[in-house]
Amino acid sequence: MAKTNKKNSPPAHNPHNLTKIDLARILDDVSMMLEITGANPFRVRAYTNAARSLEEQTEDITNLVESGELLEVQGIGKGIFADVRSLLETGTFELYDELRTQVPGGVLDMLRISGMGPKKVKLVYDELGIQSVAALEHAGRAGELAGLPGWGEKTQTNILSGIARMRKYQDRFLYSKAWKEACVIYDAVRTLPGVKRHMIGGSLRRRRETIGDVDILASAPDSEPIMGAFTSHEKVATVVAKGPTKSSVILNSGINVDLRVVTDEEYPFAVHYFTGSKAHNTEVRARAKKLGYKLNEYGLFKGDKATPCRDEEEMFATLGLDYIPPELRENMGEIEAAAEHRLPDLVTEKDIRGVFHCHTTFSDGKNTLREMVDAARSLGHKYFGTGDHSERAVYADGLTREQVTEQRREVDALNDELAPFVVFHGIESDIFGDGSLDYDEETLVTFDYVVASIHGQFNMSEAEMTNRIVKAMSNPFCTMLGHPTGRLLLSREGYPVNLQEIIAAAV
Ligand code: DGT
Ligand code: CA
Ligand code: CA
Repeated sequence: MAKTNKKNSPPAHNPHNLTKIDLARILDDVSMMLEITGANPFRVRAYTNAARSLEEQTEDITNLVESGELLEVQGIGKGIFADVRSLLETGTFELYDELRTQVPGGVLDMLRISGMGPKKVKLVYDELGIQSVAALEHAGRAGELAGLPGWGEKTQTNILSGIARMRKYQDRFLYSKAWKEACVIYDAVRTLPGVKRHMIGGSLRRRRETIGDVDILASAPDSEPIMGAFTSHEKVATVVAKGPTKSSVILNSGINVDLRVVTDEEYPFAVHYFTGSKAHNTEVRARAKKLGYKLNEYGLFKGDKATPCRDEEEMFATLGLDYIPPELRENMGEIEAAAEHRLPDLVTEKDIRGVFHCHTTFSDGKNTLREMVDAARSLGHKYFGTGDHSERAVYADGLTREQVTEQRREVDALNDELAPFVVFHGIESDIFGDGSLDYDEETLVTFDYVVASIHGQFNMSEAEMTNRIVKAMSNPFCTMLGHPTGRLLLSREGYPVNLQEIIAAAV
C-alpha cells in the first residue's frame, strides 16, 4: 500500500499532512489556552465549536479550504478559517504560537487530571505559579492547594487522587497483556444466556502493539442481565459507568474495559464503529456519504430508511468495498485499496514456516537449543535458526569462539537426527559504533547466516546512526538486520534512523 501511504507524499497544500482530527485537537488546545489566559468566553467557545465542526466534515479538508467551502460550514467564521488555512500550510497560526509562549505545555497536561478544568488550572497557575503535573502534586502533598480561594482539603485530596489515577491508568498495555486480561472477562460475557453475537473490538481487534482499553461488543435482546454480570465480575475493581447500552469498568490489573450491548440488527455497524480506528471510521463514513448513505454505529441509512446488513462483509460490500481486515483499518490507504480490489493478503500464523532470531541458553535465552527446536517442530515449523548474542555482548552472555564451535556441533547433530527439519546455525552479531560487526571473518564465515543488531551507543544523530547501520549491512557476512529501530514498547523510544535509506541500502 506504499502508493497510498500519505506519509510518503503529503499533498502540496497540506505539507504537514494534518488530518481533521489533528486540526480539531489543536483548536481544542487553543480554546483551553484561551480560557486559561482569561479570554472572552465567546472566543473560547468559538474554537471548541469549530473543532467539532471540523470533525464532522466528510470531505477532504484541504479541498474544503482551497475552495473556500469551509467558510460556509456552521461554526467556522473568517478568523478561524484563516487559522485553519495557516495550520494546513505552515503547521501553525499566529494566535496558536502566541498562546504557546504564554501557556507552558505542562499546564495543558494538568487538564488531563480528572477534576482539573481550565478554571482550576488557571487558578493554580496564577496563584502558585504551578506549570506541571509534578509541581501540582508537590504542592498538594505540601498542603498548599487546600488554602486556595474556594478550595479546601477535599479538593486537594481529589486532585491528588486524580493524579494518582492518571499515573496508574494513563499507561497503555502491551497487546499480549491486554489480550490475556480481556479474555477473562470476554469469556464471561460471551457465555451469558441471551448473548447472540459477540466480539472484542477496538485496538485489540486491530492487533495494535499497545492497547489503551478493551472494547467488547455483544448483541442481545435484553442488555440488563448482561450489564449486571459484567459490572459485578470478580475481576472488576471499579465500575466507572453502568447503562443499558454501555458500561465501563476498571479491572484489578488497572486495565479499562468498555462493554456495549446492542440489538442484533445494529450489531454489524456497532462492531465496525467500535473496531475503529477513528480515522478509518471517518473515511468510511465519508465514502458512505458520497454514495448517498448516512453511516453511524447504529446502521446504514438512505434518508430515513435503514439498509440492513447481516455482518461487516455485507456492510463493506454495500459501500463497494472488499472486506477490510481489522489490522488494516488505520486510514493508510485501505479504503481505496478495498474499492480497487487490491488489498494485500495478510501474513497469518500458518504462513510462518520458521524463525531465525532465537536465543538459547548458550547466551541469554531461557530454553536450551533442543527445547527451542522441539517447540518449533510442535508448531509445525519447517526450520529453526539460532540467533544467540555475539562475544562482545557480555551483558547478554555472548558466545565465545569455543562456544560457537560447540553450538555448531550441536546443530549438526540435531540436523542429522531431525531431517527433513532443518536447524540453521546463525548468530546475532553486535554492530559496533563504527558499523563494524563482532567476530573476525574466520568466525563469521562459519555461520549459516548473520543477524546484525545494535545494542549500545544509541546516542547518535539520525545521519550517524543510518550510516552506521548501512555500513553493517554492507558487510558481506551480514544477512539480516535485527530490530531496526531498537525500540522497546512502552519503555524505550527507538533511536533516530532513516528507514527509507536502510531499505534502499538493503535493495
Ligand atoms: P485504544 O483503546 O486507545 O488502544 O484505541 P481504540 O481504537 O480501541 O480506541 P477507543 O477504545 O477509544 O474506541 C474504540 C473505537 O471506537 C475506536 O477505534 C473508534 C470508535 N470511536 C471511539 N470514539 C470515536 C469518535 O469520537 N469518533 C469516531 N469516528 N469513532 C470513535
Ligand atoms: Ca480501546
Ligand atoms: Ca474504549
